[in-house]
Amino acid sequence: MNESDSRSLVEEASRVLRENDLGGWTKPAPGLYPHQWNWDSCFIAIGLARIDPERAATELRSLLRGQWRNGMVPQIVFDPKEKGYFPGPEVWQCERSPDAPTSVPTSGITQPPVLGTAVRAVFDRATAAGLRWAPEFAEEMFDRTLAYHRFFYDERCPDDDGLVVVVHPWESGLDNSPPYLDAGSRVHLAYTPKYERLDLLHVSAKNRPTNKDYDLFVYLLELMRDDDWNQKRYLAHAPLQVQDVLFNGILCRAHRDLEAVGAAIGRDTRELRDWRRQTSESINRRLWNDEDGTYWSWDRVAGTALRDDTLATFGTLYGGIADTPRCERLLRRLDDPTRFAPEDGYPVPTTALNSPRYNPENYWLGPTWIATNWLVIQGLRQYGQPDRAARLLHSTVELPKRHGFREYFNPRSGEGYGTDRFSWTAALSIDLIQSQDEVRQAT
Ligand code: 9WN
Repeated sequence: MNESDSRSLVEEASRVLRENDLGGWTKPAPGLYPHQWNWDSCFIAIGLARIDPERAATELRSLLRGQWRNGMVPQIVFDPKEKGYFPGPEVWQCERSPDAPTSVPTSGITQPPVLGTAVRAVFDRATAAGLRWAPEFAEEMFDRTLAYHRFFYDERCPDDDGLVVVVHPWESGLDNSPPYLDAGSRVHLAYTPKYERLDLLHVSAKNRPTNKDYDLFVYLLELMRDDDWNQKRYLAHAPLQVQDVLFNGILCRAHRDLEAVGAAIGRDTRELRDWRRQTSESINRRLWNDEDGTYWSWDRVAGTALRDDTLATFGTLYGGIADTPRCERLLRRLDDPTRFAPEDGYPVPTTALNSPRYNPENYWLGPTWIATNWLVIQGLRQYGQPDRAARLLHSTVELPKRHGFREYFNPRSGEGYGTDRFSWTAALSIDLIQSQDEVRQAT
């Protein structure tokens, strides 16, 4: 992409973010997603940090309006005026928990913890720009994010080994990804929940999770709600518990980024380092399969590995978890045209091309997403693979350039699906383009 293409893509991406800006926070998309989502806002802040650090800081502060007393940062912070999304606050009923905030309605689960990484991105950009509020922002965010990380170790590590469990597919961020369909197929639904989907008013059913998937999503929501969102009580019988390699990898990366922020403002970061080491060690010990040459998430209820080939394994590059021999085996997987490198296409498919569940048009069953590519690119850079990172970056930003700021894309043709004017596609395109300029200037 030449300089003028890059410039106009950044301009258009900035326009998308302005359109979806609701004052202090950004909705992921018009129509389909009218509230504030956790990891979306973090990705949005990472992009905004490049063009408007002040607004990026506001994005994270507004997300933390929803933080629970137990430290959890929820998946969704609702806009009480908006009625167009299912399930809304009246379904979650989080007021049943004494830990839920009273000032704003939220959902009762979390999402991949990108927050620490977003805090670092905003802090670093604000510092580089000489903005006076940077240290104050870091002080405030350090404590809140530390409390979020502590939530995982206090409430979500049932084996006490630093492996965090995800209890709802929506928490994983990759809702209908094959490991969740597998673990979900073993959940016995004692009844069929009654509800009305609203997502299909905006997006074709062939691009979205099935009704059966939604039955599981809503059933699990209602089951956890019956325990008044009490984590310990629910975990004692939760029928879906996944020790997810991507989620835990993201947490390790966030620990490291928060450690950097803490160090810059003279805070004690030992706890973060210990958590990071423990989680990373457990991922290597419990989730690596040497025969298959990959990491698999673990179904803690069934006591079995979830051997569905998805991009989740590359979360160990992003999280700095794999050692050199394991990294090499993962790179071979990434370069394999039968798995993650579609010839003349647009890697990285979220589900491997040769997986029996692969579907290039459906949500997390195959399409390429900008956020997951962003994670892989960071991982490649970290493992000394600048050329691979640059190639992947190039094909990634071609997607919005050719097909618009769509939610996800066909890994072979590039065709866009889901909603249009999707905020994280825009925000991370800005980050990718500008980060590549930095790499170029440095060499
Ligand atoms: C449920 C907002 C969110 C993303 C998720 C993505 C999708 C929601 C939905 O949209 O999930 O959280 O209604 O389908 O899977 O990763 O955060 O963009």
